[in-house]
Amino acid sequence: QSTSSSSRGAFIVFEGLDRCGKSTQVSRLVDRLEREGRKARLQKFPDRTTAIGKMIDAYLQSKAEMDDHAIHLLFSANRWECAAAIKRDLEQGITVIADRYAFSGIAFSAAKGLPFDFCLQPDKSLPLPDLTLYLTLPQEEASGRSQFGEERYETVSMQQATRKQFALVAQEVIKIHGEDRWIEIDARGTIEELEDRIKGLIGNVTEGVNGDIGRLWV
Ligand code: Z5A
Ligand code: MG
Repeated sequence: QSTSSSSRGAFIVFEGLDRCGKSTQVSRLVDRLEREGRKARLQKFPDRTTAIGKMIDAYLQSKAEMDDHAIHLLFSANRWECAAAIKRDLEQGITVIADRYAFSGIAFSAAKGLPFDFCLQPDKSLPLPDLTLYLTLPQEEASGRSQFGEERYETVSMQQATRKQFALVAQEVIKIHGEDRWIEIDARGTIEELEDRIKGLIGNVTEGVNGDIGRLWV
């Protein structure tokens, strides 16, 4: 349901370090919107189902090795292959909720030592999220959650380095796109408490937004 004929769906991104509860909250939000009679779609990144996604999946599970630059570009290519569908859905009034996006791409690759600017370039001009919710959780709590440590990057030192890069990514978003597009959320507490906190913070953006879809980093 759109509030006016000119409004389009909102593009909302969930970001954060490992195990902070992104996937749990994204699916709850999509379910709630559907219960309320709105059209919403979940978009997971990486999307491991595509041909590129399968290469990424093998890399994350340490079944394949890859040069750091090459895997970075594959993560970005994986977003580009989904970009047209995201735009189409937004234009049709569907709220698109993404579980990670380009911000993870930069933070994780820069944490490995790739230059920040190199990490940012391939995603330039992708659909710009209307709102990014950055969930934060102390490392001790994240490490204690199930399945932490199963995939590449799931080490405490890598998570600490990535946390620092996420802070730089936030600064960049705020500098280029304004402070109202990036909201940091304390992800501690129960699943239901966090769900309520998120509901309060996103407000009425899920009722549709006016204006063209922006371009990331432009
Ligand atoms: N990556 C990259 O390098 N470049 C890129 O461009 C992109 C990604 C897009 C895989 O991502 C890796 O890819 C990731 C970044 C890198 N590497 N790392 N680290 P992924 O998104 O596929 O990762 P995942 O396997 O889905 O895990 P996750 O996203 O880190 O977890 P989460 O979605 O934030 O958490 P969750 O699945 O909702 O919850 C984790 C567990 O905690 C689960 O058992 C829940 O039931 C439990 N949980 C959830 N909420 C709570 C609360 N509130 N209390 C207690 N327990 C909870
Ligand atoms: Mg997840």
